[in-house]
Amino acid sequence: MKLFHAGNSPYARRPRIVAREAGLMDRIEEIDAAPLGGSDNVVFKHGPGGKVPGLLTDNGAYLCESLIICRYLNDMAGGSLLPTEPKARDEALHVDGIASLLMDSLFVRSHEIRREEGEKSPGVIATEAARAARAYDELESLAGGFGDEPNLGTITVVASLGYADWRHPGDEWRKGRPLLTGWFEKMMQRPAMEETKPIF
Ligand SMILES: N[C@@H](CCC(=O)N[C@@H](CS)C(=O)NCC(=O)O)C(=O)O
Repeated sequence: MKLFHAGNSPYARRPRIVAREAGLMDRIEEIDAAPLGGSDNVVFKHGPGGKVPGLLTDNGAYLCESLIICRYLNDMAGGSLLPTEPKARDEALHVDGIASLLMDSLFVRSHEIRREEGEKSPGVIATEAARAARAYDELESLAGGFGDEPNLGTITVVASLGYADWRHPGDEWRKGRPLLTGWFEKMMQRPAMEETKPIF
């Protein structure tokens, strides 16, 4: 399998962590597709999106969208990153949803902030900042149940908070959120998280 990623992409970090935690790295070649955007980028050879992550499977199918790729990799590895017990599974998916919407919100705001003056929307920036604050609070309320072993949901939490540290340090997501902070610091000691963290 070939996994296309780029730089500090939080979306690409998700399956990169999953591949490591699921023990799949001996079956995956990681390809850095940076810089993104140009119409001659390698990712356009495989589909219309031109985004990372992308996964070229051993059957020749090209999968896009981080959520789909993570689910696929987890299935390849026998499903070890999603609990089988129904309540725990629902909780992991609940966390994955909150962390995914946080990632989308942080990403949108980061792009909005970097637009030219006159093209920026203060309304969008404020709306997304408020959404992210609510998501951080929700994750703090859930963090006591995250545990020491990552799953698909908590992997998305790590990728989103790592992106917040890079693009939105002013959010100070740790402030007043001790459970989330302590859990995140523990997660960052795992090689899968350390090897894929944003560099800035
Ligand atoms: N919904 C997509 C989002 C992927 C995405 O937006 N990736 C960014 C990098 S973080 C990208 O490839 N941007 C290149 C572009 O927009 O041309 C997913 O979950 O995979």
